[in-house]
Amino acid sequence: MNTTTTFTMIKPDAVKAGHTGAILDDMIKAGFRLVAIKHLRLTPETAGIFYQIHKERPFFNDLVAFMSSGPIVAAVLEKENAVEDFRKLIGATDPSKADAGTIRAKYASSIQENAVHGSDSNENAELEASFFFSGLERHPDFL
Ligand code: 3AN
Repeated sequence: MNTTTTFTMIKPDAVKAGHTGAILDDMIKAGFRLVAIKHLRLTPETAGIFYQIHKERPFFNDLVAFMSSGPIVAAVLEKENAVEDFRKLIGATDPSKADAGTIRAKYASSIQENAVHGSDSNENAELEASFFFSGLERHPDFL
């Protein structure tokens, strides 16, 4: 199986609650390697661009307000089968439906404040990683 890339954000709720270290540890223990990482705060404009796919959804304005409400940690991760395996590690969007032991079951408080983002396809992983990180900021294992 080929090594692939996924993109994640630790969202403002989880950063504010002090879960950044524990969540990164869960990701690394599950076999994901860090290729790039940064701690930053999205503006409403940049959050709106990132989530433009949801702009017609009723929760869009709340989502943009939430995602720009405090700092986040953005990261690029790699592993065999990264996108699918990472979605399994984080669990369902709604934490009340997430399997026990998943990151959202452990750290999320609601369907909106759900602790982490994980790309849903290889194509989106690359688009999302490129939105946050330049080539110079990404350091895969083979380099
Ligand atoms: P996921 O993050 O599991 O891929 P998406 O892409 O459907 O889920 O939704 C993106 C983000 O929008 C979620 N992480 C969550 O913060 C928010 N969201 C999704 N569905 C709802 C909803 N029904 N009500 C409020 N916020 C939502």
